Amino acid sequence: MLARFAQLAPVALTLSLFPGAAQAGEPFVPSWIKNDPAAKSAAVEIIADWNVVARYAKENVRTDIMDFNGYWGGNLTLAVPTGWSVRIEFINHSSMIKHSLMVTRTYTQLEMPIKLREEDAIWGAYVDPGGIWPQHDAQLNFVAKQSGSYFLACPRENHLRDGQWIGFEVRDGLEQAMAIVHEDKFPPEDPPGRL
Ligand SMILES: [Cu+2]
Repeated sequence: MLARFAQLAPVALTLSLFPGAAQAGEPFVPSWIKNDPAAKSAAVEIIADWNVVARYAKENVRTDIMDFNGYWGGNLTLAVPTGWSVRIEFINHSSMIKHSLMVTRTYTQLEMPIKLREEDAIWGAYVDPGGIWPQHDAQLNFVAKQSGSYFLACPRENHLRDGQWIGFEVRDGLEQAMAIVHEDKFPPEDPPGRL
């Protein structure tokens, strides 16, 4: 599965920053992250239902998962340095379903609420929990104040439980924002997410 990243230069980083990295790919800066280290800021573009159409087009692929940039169920972690400003351009690429985005605590599958409310947002970071319409976009700006593990999740009813979330790590000592794909959480027949 690493062939998926063959053309991407790995970012130098000690993997010890990422517990469990043994089953994860190399941290990399995808096209949808733009770092500005001098300003301690990262611009991130997240598209809801980025490849749901591609997944529907294939057989033997679990097609009922809504995604962020083609990732879902924590099979990607977005990591940013502690204290950086994060500006997310959130685009709903669905043909018919409203989606939203919220920074939350982590949840086990059993802990996940049916839907997330404003008060579930860490640092008050969320887009309208009712969701934005298909083909619309919204901006989410926040400072990653506190190191730790979080989720970026869709607050709409059943979307978190159905897997519309990715990991979000705020880490001391990181030089820039980057992503880590967790291949062990990817069904082998599933098309890759956005690089
Ligand atoms: Cu959603």
